[in-house]
Amino acid sequence: KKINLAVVGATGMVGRTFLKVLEEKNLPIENFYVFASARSAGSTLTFMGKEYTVLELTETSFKEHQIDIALFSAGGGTSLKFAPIAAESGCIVIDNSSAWRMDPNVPLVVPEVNPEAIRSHKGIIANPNCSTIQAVVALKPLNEYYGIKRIVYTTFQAVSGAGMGGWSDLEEGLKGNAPKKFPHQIANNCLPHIDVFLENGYTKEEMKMVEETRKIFDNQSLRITSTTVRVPVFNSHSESINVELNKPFEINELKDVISKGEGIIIQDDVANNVYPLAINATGHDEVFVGRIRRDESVDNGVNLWVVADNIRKGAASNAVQIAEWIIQHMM
Ligand code: A2P
Ligand code: 11C
Repeated sequence: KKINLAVVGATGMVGRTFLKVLEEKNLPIENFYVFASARSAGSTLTFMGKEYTVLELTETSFKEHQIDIALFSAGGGTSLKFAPIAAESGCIVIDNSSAWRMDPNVPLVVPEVNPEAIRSHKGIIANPNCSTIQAVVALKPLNEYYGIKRIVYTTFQAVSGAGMGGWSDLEEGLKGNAPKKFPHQIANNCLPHIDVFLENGYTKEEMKMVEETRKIFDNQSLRITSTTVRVPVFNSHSESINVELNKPFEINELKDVISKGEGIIIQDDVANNVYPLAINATGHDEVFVGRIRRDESVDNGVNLWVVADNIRKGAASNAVQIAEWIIQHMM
């Protein structure tokens, strides 16, 4: 069956990448639609060599065009309002915002980790936060083989994660201009502050990593703590992940277990200065893992350095993989 596919928020940072990733895949698309707000309605975007006019998203868009699958990346407010309207008209929404992720009726999916969760969807499927996606891809083989007891996340996140505004703050900041998106200059700086601060002193980004990891691994008792930092890198998030496992391990066997994980590429040859780097991960859909070494301060601990393209695997590519899975298994 051929499907009618829509991208909502098509003019944004993730939206444009949706188009690029879809061009690389071969989904059975009958009709293709691009939606954004009234601000950019009427402009055009090129997809598979053809020009598409950007349409303003309205309450009737999904019914009118009989959309089967919609990829949303137009902010939480747009998703909160329009995802239920789309689902009501029979459309399956794959939502990149944080609006629906923790709703118990909404599966939170990374296809390499918990694809079967898709089956229980009621019209909305959530794409996790970018920093969570790359972490759980890297951790999945360890969780399966040894069991995970505790995780300490420390992230080094690119400005593209904050959309066009974040990108421009770094570009302009490097020329000496004041920031508009971030509360401080990001050029030549590190901001231990992503998203808003919560009452417990953590940022929302930090708590997303904690809660989303627990939901994806279906383990509410998993002990996790997180520090998330914005760094002056245009694209690809890097993460230091400290993990305590339930079982003892032999380090070479553990490396082998990780290397067999789906969607993972090991880059770990320190004798030759080989380890994952943001500039090398950009443009790829795999999660790169290196600096794999025993944490000698605890029993059964290991440290990893994990890098991925936050706009591709952390957002657009993950959502498109979910769409592919639905088409292959549920249509
Ligand atoms: P627009 O171009 O009309 O502003 P980013 O996070 O990279 O800035 O992208 C946000 C995306 O979400 C853009 O495509 C933007 O469209 C879209 N968007 C914002 N508000 C709405 C809305 N109310 N309805 C549909 N799309 C929206
Ligand atoms: C960042 N992780 O890098 C954020 C962006 O919940 O989808 C993604 C926010 C989200 O700024």
